[in-house]
Amino acid sequence: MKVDRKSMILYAVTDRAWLGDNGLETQVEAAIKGGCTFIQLREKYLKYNDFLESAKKIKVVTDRYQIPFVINDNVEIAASVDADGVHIGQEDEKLANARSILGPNKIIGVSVHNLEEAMKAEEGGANYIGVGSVFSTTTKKDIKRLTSDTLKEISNAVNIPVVAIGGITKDNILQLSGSGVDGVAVISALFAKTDITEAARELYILSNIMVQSERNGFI
Ligand code: 3NM
Repeated sequence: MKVDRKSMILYAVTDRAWLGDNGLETQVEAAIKGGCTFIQLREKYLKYNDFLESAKKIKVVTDRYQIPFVINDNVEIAASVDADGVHIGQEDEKLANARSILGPNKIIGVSVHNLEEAMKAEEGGANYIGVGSVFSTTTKKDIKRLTSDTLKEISNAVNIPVVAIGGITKDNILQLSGSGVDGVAVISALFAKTDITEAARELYILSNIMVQSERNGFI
């Protein structure tokens, strides 16, 4: 599975904080039915074997719908389940290490927070970058809020796809219009909702409008 700009439109990052009676794979399927274009499995607290089992179950769903699937921060699990790739943070050796383990054809996404990190990620062979935090959020601690200028600078500087992350909801997404990003990555705006499919539908429509818009309304 290749990453392209269109696959960034509605990028879903999982979080089992709002898991009900069904598994995460059920929530992921609901998100995909509403239009999600990319899935990242993010598990900060699971033991290795549970993480692996969860990854296997989600891959069945993403394979069925032909949606790119990456694992947050765990190259071993990505390789074991033959996921489409990994999403990693800022440690330099991680990008090189992930590429050497996964090979040239897998997707590697990198989280960046400023222009320097963005350019380094592209030079280091990242296939896309996640840029945040564009709004304030309580989903992740110790985030750094970006200015609209930095977001624009980053979008203009790199040639790989750019997805914005952090506090994005249906109420503020259009403020990203004109920022040059290729889409939005969301956690709570999908997975904290009772009707995940409906939430995805709304965000998908709005993200398309945002990406196509020439307006400069961010912040
Ligand atoms: N990374 P929500 S913000 C996982 O700024 C993550 O790099 C961020 O969750 C960054 O959509 C964030 O619920 C949390 O705000 C995004």
